[in-house]
Amino acid sequence: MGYGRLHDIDEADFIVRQREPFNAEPRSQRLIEQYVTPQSLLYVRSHGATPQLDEDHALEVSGADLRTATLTLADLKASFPERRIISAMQCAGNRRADLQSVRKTNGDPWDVGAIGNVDWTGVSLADVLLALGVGDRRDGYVVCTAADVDEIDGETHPYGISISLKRAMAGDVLIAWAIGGEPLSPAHGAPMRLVVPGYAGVRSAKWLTRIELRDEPSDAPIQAKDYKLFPPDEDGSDVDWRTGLVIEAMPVNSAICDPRDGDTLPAGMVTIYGYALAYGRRVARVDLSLDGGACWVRAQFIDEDAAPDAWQRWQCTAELAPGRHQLVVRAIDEAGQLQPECAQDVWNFAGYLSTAWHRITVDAQ
Ligand SMILES: Nc1nc2c(c(=O)[nH]1)N[C@H]1C(S)=C(S)[C@@H](COP(=O)(O)O)O[C@H]1N2
Ligand SMILES: [Mo]
Repeated sequence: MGYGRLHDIDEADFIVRQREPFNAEPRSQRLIEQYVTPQSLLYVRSHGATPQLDEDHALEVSGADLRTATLTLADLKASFPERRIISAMQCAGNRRADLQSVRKTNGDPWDVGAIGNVDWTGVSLADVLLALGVGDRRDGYVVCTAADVDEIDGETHPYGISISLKRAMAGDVLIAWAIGGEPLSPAHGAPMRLVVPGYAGVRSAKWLTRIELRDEPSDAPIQAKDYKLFPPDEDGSDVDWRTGLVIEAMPVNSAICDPRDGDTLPAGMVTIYGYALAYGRRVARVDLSLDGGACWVRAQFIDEDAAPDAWQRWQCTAELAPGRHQLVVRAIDEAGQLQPECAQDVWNFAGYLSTAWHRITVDAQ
């Protein structure tokens, strides 16, 4: 275990939020250059030191009436059909900086880059569970334990999360070993990790060591306490963790990636770029305002036929007169659901699900 140089990235492309444990997001102009995010531009969010696991590290699958199996990467590749899925992984804390400008929250001040649109290769968790005898059972939980040991609330615990067995059996949940066809780097979970499309990044457990079928969710602090949504009147000092909403499916969100807040641009025609996503529901429309939200124009999608849980990049060309401008973006999903207007309405002490209209200020000269 160590912090070392396990994150195989060019730091010039990143904003490092924390060194130990390593947490970094790509600069948003680089992130938005391509539809599929390469591993070298994917944010890193780790709660503890990066474990160094060998390629022959084995995953144990057990619980309930399942036959117990010990599976290496080679076993998975040999026994199950390979699946490849493009899906956006987003940290529940993405865009937290906007909530922190309302009031202090826990956690790192992520800007818009704690997200990536990832091309995953792996096997379907459903195929593995079916092969081990899960049969028609759909109640209960798939509880995952990872090799990293993290400090939460002053106590150290192995990283653990759970998802419902029903979600696990949908077919798109992967035990993945590659990003963009490249083996996972140590920072991204080598040799194998879970991928839960459409769910907050926290459920996509890296460095998998154990998968168990149980009647109850994981009692690890990451699942039981962290990554829960509380109302704005709760300050986190005396909270009953059981009452929080477990963050799983992610709400509609969008952000401006280029230009960035505080940039100075030449006055005249400019093109503004960003992403929007609503997961299974898809984005119906992206609106952009150049005047703080008084008037709106429609942005064009760059990625017209994006995969169901992928992001869609958008662009908008407009004229900026000399002076200071507040640019605002908001997305609307297929169900007509619009992002909330104000960050104070969605403020929560842990700083999750920051989805208010994204605003940046630029100067045109
Ligand atoms: N074992 C383990 N899995 C983990 C984490 C972790 O700290 N340990 N962080 C989670 C969180 S909060 C996110 S957002 C994603 C980030 O994945 P990445 O670092 O590959 O981008 O991994 C998730 N899986
Ligand atoms: Mo996260």
